Amino acid sequence: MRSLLLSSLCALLIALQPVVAVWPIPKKFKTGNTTLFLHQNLEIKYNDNLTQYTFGYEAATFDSHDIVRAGVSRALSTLFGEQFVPWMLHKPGDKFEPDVNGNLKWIKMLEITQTGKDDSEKILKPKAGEVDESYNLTLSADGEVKLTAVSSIGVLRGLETFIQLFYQHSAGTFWYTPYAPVEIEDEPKFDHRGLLIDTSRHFFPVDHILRTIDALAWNKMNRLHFHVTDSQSWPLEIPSMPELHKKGAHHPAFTYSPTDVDRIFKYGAMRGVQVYFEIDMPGHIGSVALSHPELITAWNARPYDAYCAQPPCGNFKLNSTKVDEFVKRLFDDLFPRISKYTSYFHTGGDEIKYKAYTLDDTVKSDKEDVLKPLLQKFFDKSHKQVRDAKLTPIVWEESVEKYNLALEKDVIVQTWTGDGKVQNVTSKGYGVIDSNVNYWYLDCGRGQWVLFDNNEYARGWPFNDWCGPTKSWQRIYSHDPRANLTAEQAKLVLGGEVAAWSETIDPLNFDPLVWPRASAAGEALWSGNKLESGQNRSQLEVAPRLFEWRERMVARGIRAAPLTQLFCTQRSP
Ligand code: CP6
Repeated sequence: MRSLLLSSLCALLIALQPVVAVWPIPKKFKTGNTTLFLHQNLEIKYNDNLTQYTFGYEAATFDSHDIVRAGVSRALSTLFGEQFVPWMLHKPGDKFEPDVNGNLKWIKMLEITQTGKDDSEKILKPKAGEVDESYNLTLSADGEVKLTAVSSIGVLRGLETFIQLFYQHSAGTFWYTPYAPVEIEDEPKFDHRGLLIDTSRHFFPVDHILRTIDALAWNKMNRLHFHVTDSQSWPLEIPSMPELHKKGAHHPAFTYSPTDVDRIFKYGAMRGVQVYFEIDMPGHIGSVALSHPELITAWNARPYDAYCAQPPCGNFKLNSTKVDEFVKRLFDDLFPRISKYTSYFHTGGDEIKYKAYTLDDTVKSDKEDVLKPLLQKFFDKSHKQVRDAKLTPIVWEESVEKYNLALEKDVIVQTWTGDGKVQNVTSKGYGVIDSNVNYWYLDCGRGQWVLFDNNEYARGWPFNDWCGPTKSWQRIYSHDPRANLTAEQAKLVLGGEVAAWSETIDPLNFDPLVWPRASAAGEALWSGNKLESGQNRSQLEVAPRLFEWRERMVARGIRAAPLTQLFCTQRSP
């Protein structure tokens, strides 16, 4: 009897709550039950007179109008298909005339108003809080749509929500929403909502990265952390040092040229997804030994686990002017090309094993009192160059947590080794990006097997089972980077990133490992994983929306994994 009661209660709750499949869920969201139809021949009005300014980059110039108009074009193409070209269909002065069926209620106009003036210095590369991503969206019962936002990026966020209100009609050529009238007010909880990709362990072609940026933007995620190099390969072309990729890439075709880099960074900026590079130093840099062996200590040293976190080992020598010169040349080449599209540069600093420096002829010690001042100098020098290029340094947690370096307070610290670390780092006064390994590492549970002739794998592998098993979307969703913080500490949490470390990920299995689990973190970061009251969001509300969001991502070309059996999405229990 009791279980009958309970199960009918579940069914009742599900039945009472229509699945309004918007992901992530807006802050304020009121819906009705009038059905409105949307046709390709929709009038679009732009009230963005305030916002005109022009970016001028070499031959190409673009402005806020371009960001918004390209966004409208993408949004409607997503609904209507790639053949949809609004500027061919809509000439100024055209009147909307529904010609399909007089009995249906049609949406007449999409009116877009941008109320603020975009800051040309910040709109493409905002630091946390520098761009207003909020928007209001109303859809009246008689078919007027009004989208209002302060910035062009806010308009993009609102357009994405707008198209998620619609379903394709079985007749094929038109779309409808059963939810009118709609009133939405929306803004993000966290300013930094990202994904880490790793192109050193496996290479990912440019097109793969661009489609991943699209998927991030659909999820209202706004950062792509591009961990581009590591000890396993160097795919990044540095024109003044071509030997780096020629010797360091996995394959001559597996490189990112300056044109590729420009394309990726600009593609992100136009979609409100800021891309930033990490060149992880002074550990995780072994692939430089392939072209510059004199700069690297402990290259491929054995047993690897004494000298580094995973093979092959390789650290920058810590007391070498040649290393200083190398880093300067590298940054002088790279920074001028990326700083127009990004505000950040990640200098790494994780997983250094002191023993590597017993093999360093410029150091010959593993003593902390010898190494700490050298590490401090290394970071001070590289961060000075980062700042000189008007970029903000980001580092991994260990630099301030484990090596106790004194870094300036403009440095952002990315925490990862687990619970309590956000408290520690914020209480030291640093801004934090949280990638807690216990929740947000998407690669966890994917054991790797590296075979050595002496069975050395038994000492450390399979490596990523360390943080296994694979995390469920519910576990990922349950993480709040601001949990258990004082109000003052909480202010320093800029947001978080899910990480797709790619030892066992390549373009073939990337989509199903990343999506829709990254979407779970996306909603936790945009909407918060709790209600205003502080209560957790109900799985009965969240799960059906996420199931449907997965189907939508699949329809848009992302091979997102299923989250439940079909039975559960089609019938009530
Ligand atoms: N590579 C680099 C990695 C990891 C880190 N840095 C990593 C460590 C532990 C796990 C997963 C990934 N593969 N450069 C740590 C930030 Cl479980």
